[in-house]
Amino acid sequence: MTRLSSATLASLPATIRQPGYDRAALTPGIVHLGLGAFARAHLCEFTDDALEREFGAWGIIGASLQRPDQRDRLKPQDGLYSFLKRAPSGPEIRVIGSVLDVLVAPENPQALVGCLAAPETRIVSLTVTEKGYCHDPATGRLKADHPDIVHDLENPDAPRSAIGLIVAGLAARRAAGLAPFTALCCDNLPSNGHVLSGLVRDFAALRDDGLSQWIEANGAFPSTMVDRIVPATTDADIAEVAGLLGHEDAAPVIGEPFRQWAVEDVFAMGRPRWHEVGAQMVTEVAPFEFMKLRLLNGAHSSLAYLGYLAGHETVAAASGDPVFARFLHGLWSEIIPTVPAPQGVDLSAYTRDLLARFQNPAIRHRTWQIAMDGSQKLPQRLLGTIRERLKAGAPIDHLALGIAAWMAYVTGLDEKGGAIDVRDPLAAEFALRAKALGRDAVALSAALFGIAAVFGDDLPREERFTGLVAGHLDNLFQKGAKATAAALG
Ligand code: CS2
Repeated sequence: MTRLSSATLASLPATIRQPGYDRAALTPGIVHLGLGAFARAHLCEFTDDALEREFGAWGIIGASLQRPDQRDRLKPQDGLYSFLKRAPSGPEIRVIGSVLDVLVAPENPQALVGCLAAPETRIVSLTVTEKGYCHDPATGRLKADHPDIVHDLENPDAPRSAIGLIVAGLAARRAAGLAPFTALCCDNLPSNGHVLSGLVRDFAALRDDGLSQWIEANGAFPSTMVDRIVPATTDADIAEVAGLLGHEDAAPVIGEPFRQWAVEDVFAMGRPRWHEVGAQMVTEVAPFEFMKLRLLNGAHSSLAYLGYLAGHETVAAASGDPVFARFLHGLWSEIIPTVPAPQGVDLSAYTRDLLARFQNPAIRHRTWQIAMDGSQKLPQRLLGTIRERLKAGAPIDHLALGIAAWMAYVTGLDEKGGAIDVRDPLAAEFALRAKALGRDAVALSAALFGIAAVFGDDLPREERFTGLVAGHLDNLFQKGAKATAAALG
């Protein structure tokens, strides 16, 4: 079977949507750090649509910050890949053309910095996951002792972190008399533009105060809320795509039909016409962010831990279990009062739609995938909500069960005594505590509450919260996730 590429585009079945613009004439304007599946199913699709609407110099150069595999898959395909949208009613496939090239940062960091500093680069977007920001998740501040930050301060011209790369690119632009690019954070962090700007300026100040002031005066860091459920691509997906294309594609992405993008419209050097293809350009992203991080991601994480413990492999299976569907309703009723609804949005309808998205039988989103990196996710997904509910004296039973399920999960033992592959920057710390304290729910929860990067200094002192979590954790150990959730009513 021949490979998808510019040369084979013409031989694709006529039913398959292809880039509707002159791709040979496309030149770069965006550098994207962290070209994983999510970006290719979101930013790159929005950009592909915008290029069809109005052609311009907005091609994307992707950069992988760790491994070469994405480049190795995409290069032979001239950056082309297919996007398989899985609706409950059946799949739909298209080929995306907005990615022009992929660089691998560790192979040649100078080449990537050169690309960031190039005059035609007007936007540098990022999806590097929560832990890619080298910050303290509880406070949002730069971890100056993070090994990648220490490395980048010692090697400012050959950085390896996203923050170090952005600052190197901005420093080179300043030296060349160019304006800064817009840095566009597309990760699930609260006030993500604001957080990124703080981290970039903190890092720049460690190099040169003048640089930090120049960035503060001239830089642009729009906040964004990004949404689309994108499970990891499997071998079965690759085989299905080959059948549909009649060509081999080593790098397809899979996603649900729904997509949303709310973007603060503050760009330093222009942007594609994303607003004409469904992006919402807004002055205040915060209400969208609260809605999405708390209602979608908060529920996703809680369900991932509970569902995994109960033996559900996917979100569709876990949310299709009536006990966990009821749990989600209870959880959402605790979260909704803390979320200011974006204009024109009915939050009950939003959660109804969320349940349908979670239950989409065509999407196999593994609970294990979402369970990853909980230490970096819980603060913005669940703990902010819990703080507000505690202050209001409002019930938090369901929210506390989400946290207890995370604690049970990070012990590394499932309900049948099998090992859990816990992926988290703090996995070794969890394992130490679990080894020392076993299934003593009070002692173990107290030890985990002591991780200030997750819980801050305040939550361990909130006895209503710690008591509820310890009680739930004990029930999880004694009765299991399903019975514990069922008992919440
Ligand atoms: C998920 C998100 O992996 C996770 O933690 O909660 O990736 C989620 O699917 C997206 O944010 C949906 O937009």
